[in-house]
Amino acid sequence: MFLDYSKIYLQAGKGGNGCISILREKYVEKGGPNGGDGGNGGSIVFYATSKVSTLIKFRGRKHFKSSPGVNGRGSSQHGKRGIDLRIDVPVGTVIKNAETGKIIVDLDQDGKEFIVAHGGKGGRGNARFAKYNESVPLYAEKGTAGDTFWVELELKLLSDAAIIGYPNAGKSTLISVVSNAKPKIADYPFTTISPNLGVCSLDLRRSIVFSDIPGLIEGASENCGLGHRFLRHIERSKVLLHLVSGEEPEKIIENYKIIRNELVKYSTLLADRTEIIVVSKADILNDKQKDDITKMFEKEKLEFFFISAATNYGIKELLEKVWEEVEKEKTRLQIQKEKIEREYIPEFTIKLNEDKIFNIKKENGIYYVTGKKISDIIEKTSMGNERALEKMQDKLENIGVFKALKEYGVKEGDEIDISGIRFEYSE
Ligand SMILES: Nc1nc2c(ncn2[C@@H]2O[C@H](COP(=O)(O)OP(=O)(O)OP(=O)(O)O)[C@@H](O)[C@H]2O)c(=O)[nH]1
Ligand SMILES: [Mg+2]
Repeated sequence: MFLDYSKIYLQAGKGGNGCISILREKYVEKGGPNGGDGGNGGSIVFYATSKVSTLIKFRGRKHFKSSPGVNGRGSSQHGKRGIDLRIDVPVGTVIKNAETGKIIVDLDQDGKEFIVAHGGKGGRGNARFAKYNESVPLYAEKGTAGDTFWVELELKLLSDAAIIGYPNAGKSTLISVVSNAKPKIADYPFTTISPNLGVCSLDLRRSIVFSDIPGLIEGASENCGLGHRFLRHIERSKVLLHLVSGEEPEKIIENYKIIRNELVKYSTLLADRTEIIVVSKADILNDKQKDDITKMFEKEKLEFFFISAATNYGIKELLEKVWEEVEKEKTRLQIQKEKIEREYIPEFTIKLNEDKIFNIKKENGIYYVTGKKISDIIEKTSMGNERALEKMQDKLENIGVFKALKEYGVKEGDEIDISGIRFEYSE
């Protein structure tokens, strides 16, 4: 079975804790701090490879974990970093955050890799906090948690031209004639249940990648038939080859419009894609029927091609047209890409406003302080350790949390929630 969608849970390794340790040696009266750092947690990396062609391995397994970093130890021994987990996926896999729906990465090239879930940071051991005017520091950082979230994997085929149309229109027959693909062909609908890819060589220099998409029917955009699953693949093809069977000559325009309508309903992007209309099985049409069909398309002001995969009629002309349109689309995409690159303003030129480092809001009498920096500080603090708590307060003070809370109207005894940890506010 061809699997083109999966939802999995990623859990990157936690960072190891920093260690609190004091050098104790005979004859050395006052030992120094020698707690080592915790190792960073292992990350989860996705790797696109043409050696894998489906997402089938994710059918049984849903949870993926990388190993945690090892805690630091005394004698300044740093903990080992956790081992990264590499997950191989087919080229064309798009990874999305399942909760927000935001695309994390589009693994559209063979060999492309991306860290999707980062391992937590190892905490620093107390050896790092020694200062000349301080006695032995009795605090160390805890390792932070690794990224954990659900992701959606979607495989979208990368082809130059997608062959679409009603079941039985002759799509698989066409791809088998023009390319190296050897799909199943039969005289019943829905013979093809998963897309086939095939490479067509026009000559030594020119080749086109075709995909043969399972039959679409009315309601496909609302998930009828094999529906959405396969409309998704079409999205990434540069050109659509819309096959309408010559078997119902009088209903040609009607049949064409039904599928056309599904594309429009599915997405405007798809509706705008270059479409080459093809009337298939021309060998069974007599001259009168062909004339009628030509007139019908003329009336609609639509260009089209007659072909017969059985006799090869019209195939060469069609392939030249597909090549021309694919090239046009590639040029258009290249210009678009260059334009985006020209207009791109790198993020670091945007000055971070001090107020934006954290947010404060009041709800049901509680003041909530949130923000990435805040959660980092909280996560790194060992809550049971008084010195660590003091350090945390200093850090919050330094970035202006207490000043901002006061301005916001916080009073003695009010409850504040700093990134999930509750405190009673006291001057
Ligand atoms: N006479 C004639 N028959 C054809 C031609 N092309 C395909 N057929 C026949 O049409 C039937 C359907 O062909 P397929 O290629 O399986 O059609 P499909 O569009 O892939 O169908 P699904 O996979 O079910 O969506 C088969 O019996 C083919 O032999 C052609 O050019 N001429
Ligand atoms: Mg087929």
